[in-house]
Amino acid sequence: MTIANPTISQASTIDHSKPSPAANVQVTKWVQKMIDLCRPDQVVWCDGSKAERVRLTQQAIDAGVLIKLNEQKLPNCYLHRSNPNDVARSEHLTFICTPSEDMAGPTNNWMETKAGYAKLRPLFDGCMKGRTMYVVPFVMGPIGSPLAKVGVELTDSIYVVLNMRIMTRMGDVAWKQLGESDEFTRCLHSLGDVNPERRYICHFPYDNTIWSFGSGYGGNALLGKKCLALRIASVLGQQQGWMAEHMLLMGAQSPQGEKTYVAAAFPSSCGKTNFAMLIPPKKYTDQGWKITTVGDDIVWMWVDEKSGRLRAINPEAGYFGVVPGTSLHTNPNAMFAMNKDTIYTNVALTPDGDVWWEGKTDAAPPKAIDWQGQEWTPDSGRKASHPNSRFTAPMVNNPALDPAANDPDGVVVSAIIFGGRRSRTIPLVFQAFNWVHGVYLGATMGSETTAAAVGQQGVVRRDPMAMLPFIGYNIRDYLVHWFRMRKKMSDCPRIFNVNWFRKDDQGRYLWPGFGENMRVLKWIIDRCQGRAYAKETAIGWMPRAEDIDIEGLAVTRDQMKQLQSVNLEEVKAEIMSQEELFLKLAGDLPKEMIFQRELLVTRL
Ligand code: GTP
Ligand code: SPV
Ligand code: MN
Repeated sequence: MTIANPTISQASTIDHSKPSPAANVQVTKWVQKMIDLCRPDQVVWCDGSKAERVRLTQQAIDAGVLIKLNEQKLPNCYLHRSNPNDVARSEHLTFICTPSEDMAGPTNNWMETKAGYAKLRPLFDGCMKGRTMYVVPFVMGPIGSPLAKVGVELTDSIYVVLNMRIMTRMGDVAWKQLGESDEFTRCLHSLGDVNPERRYICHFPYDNTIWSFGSGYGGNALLGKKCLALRIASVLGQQQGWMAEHMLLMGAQSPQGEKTYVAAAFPSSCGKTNFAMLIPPKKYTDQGWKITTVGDDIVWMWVDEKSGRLRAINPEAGYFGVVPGTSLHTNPNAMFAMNKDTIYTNVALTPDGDVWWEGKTDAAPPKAIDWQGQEWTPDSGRKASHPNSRFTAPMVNNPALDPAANDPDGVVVSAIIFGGRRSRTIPLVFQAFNWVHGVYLGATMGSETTAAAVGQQGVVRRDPMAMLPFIGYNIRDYLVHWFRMRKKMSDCPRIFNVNWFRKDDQGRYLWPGFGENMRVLKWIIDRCQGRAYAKETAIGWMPRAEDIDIEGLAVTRDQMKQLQSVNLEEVKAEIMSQEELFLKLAGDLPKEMIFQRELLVTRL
């Protein structure tokens, strides 16, 4: 069978096959070039309309890409099963492509720019024969925000299109935001044959280009997310004096009506979505405390020239959240958010067209179809859902969405929290002495690896600012950028460190977590507003046991002391384990890092 290579002007028999009249000539020229490379049978220009969603969803169902779920229980919700070899981000197949290796630095996989294109071009060559190429225009950031960025993703995955329309502001709105400008991120994506041997996620920051081949999953394929909003954006931020960070952004309103916004960087699958959607314990809601979500995964921050304060927006429009562990007990807001208009990926399907995952309910359903499409019963000895199974839900579904979530001017950030998943050593909460010390704490943060990325799980690795897999340039320059940001601010956020995951000798979590994290947040807010007490310790400012409210908790004051205990021998071992990162940076370690380590050692 010979397939004609459709050009933009030829492919007029199919709906939406012509370039959007709103797309500028730079866009249409680039799209035509990519059509010539990938040679799809059809091209579909997406407009973001509801009619388009209905049409594409039906096509995805017909193609077996989506399974419609029970319309009564879960209106407009669908299940997708990804290829079992393609269930998480693949960090070892993710590359920063720059002229020199030094530009990517010691923590990134690197390809020389031309070599990167040369490696991927043969893979993309004709890869869309027999397939449809979707042209997906999107905006990262509230419309009209000076920081908002336009991207155009070309993809042969209808699942990616349907996810992008939830996760971003997708459709004609992007052409309006772009106008006649050439400043859009050129995102090219193909599933290829979904073979890990031919899987590459390549970033070309100096061409504003992303080429991703061979994966249909999450951060590998929804190119607006980790690829654009973190890796490419972090490069722009460094050049232009702002920051792109792997952080949630939440508002906390006190009974007196005072609103404090807090950003928090926790590594993948370490609690951002849950913290961002936190519902305070009853005692606090009765008093009038209210938590609202601006974002659950990524923030862009800049210094407001007038006030000298740090402001932030969430560039995304939806949540791509971890499902296992999510329940009406742990995160009711997330459960509400994914009750409608949601795409589930790699969860189990029950006989009544509902979904299930580990931790959703105490009792497992008597039978189900597991994430790989196999018959499953509770005694089958395997998990029904994949540990990195996800929901994609629009943020407007979140009952606790912050009123400023769409505000182009963003919100003022009063606190920055760093937090890893640490069974041992790291206390529940402490505060950095100042910005420079806080940057040191973030830079040396360790966390046990999770199912969000392919590879060994549960091993402590250094994950500076939870950005190890997402810094699009040399980590040396990234750390310097963090230190320098301080000088732009007249009043900087306070910096904290938390650990919800400390365990006792029996391996049980010492802290109840989830909604109860409000108690820790309350101390953090009170510190920011100059109200709470803290004592000076070797590692930072710490609340005394009585400074954290444990009324109504099963946690005793003794357990609280255990949660907050600092063992100097363990701290020394921690300092030694940071050497791995310091050695990688070798002679390039910013001097603030060295001074902070020396000060810490002298305090021990
Ligand atoms: P990414 O989307 O991968 O960036 O993850 P995330 O940082 O948003 O993590 P998320 O909130 O989805 O939580 C990941 C896992 O940790 C889930 O299984 C949660 O149930 C669990 N978790 C979140 N918060 C807490 C907590 O306070 N305590 C405990 N024990 N578990 C938590
Ligand atoms: C993460 O891994 O940090 C995620 C999921 O938020 S993904 O979109 O796959 O990157
Ligand atoms: Mn994340």
